[in-house]
Amino acid sequence: VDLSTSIAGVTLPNLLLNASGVNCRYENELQQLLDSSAGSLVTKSATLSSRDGNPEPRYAPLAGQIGSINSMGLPNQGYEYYLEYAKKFDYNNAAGKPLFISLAGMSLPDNKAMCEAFRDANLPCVLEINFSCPNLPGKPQLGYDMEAMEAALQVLAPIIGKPFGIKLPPYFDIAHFDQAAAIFNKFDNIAYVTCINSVGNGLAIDWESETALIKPKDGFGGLGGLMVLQTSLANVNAFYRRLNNGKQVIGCGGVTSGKEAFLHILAGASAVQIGTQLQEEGTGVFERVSKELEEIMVAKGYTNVEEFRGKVKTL
Ligand code: RRO
Repeated sequence: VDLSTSIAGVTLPNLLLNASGVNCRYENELQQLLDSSAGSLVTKSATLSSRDGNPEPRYAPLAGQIGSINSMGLPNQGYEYYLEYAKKFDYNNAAGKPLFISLAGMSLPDNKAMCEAFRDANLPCVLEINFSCPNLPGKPQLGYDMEAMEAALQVLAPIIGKPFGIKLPPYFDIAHFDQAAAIFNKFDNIAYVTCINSVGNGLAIDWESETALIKPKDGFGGLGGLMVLQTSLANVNAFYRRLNNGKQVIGCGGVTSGKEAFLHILAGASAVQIGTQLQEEGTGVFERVSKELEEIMVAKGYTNVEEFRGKVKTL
């Protein structure tokens, strides 16, 4: 069976990749992704200058393998590190893996400067602009401010020029799906949206010690993993139904096995990212989930993902 896919003008030999943020801050981690069965890799969201992020502990798995909470606070090496990596990257690598670069400027001028630098470098990597970090004290998620998001896209889309993607927060209201999709449909070179970033500002508490699991923001942090699967699937499908002109959706959220990857594709995903499960299991997750997805496809008689992408049945 064939797990390949095309997004934003690049081909992935396998539609699984990491979720931005997990195992992708440093070159050695990016190399582990290249050495794995993942079909591509996306870098940690970059800011103009490097950041240490929030105080530790700032990530915790949740009991019962239901997911994770994080308030990393955008620790990253600064965009020049990832730009240098993108310059060195072997775009003709034997596995045929393309490179995605995530950018999360702290302001529109910062995003503008980073997009200009990548445009000037004229590289075949794909930009994924993160409009949805939930963990910066005092900074609301841009994805929840429709006017500010449209204004940002009006500046950034022409600078980027070529096809690019946006990392979105989860939406929970049909009106918000409608409003966000209507904005994205105005921009020809938005090639895809990634749904979803973590479900912002949950609070995980250990009942025995009566203490929050993570330190930043009084314990508040973004939720990921199996507990967000249905929210992810809804966001994937909502945008799959609303986006025009070949715009695609990358699914992210709640993938622990081939079964959830299959569900993301049924909901409309063209590629599927793995975050919490990658953090917990390591890069071997890609071989396991690929195999499980292939087994499901064989059992159902599918030979490629186009045969069932977006074909979820409704009652
Ligand atoms: O670094 C983070 O705290 C972080 C980011 Br930028 C993001 O987009 N999503 C997330 O769950 N954590």
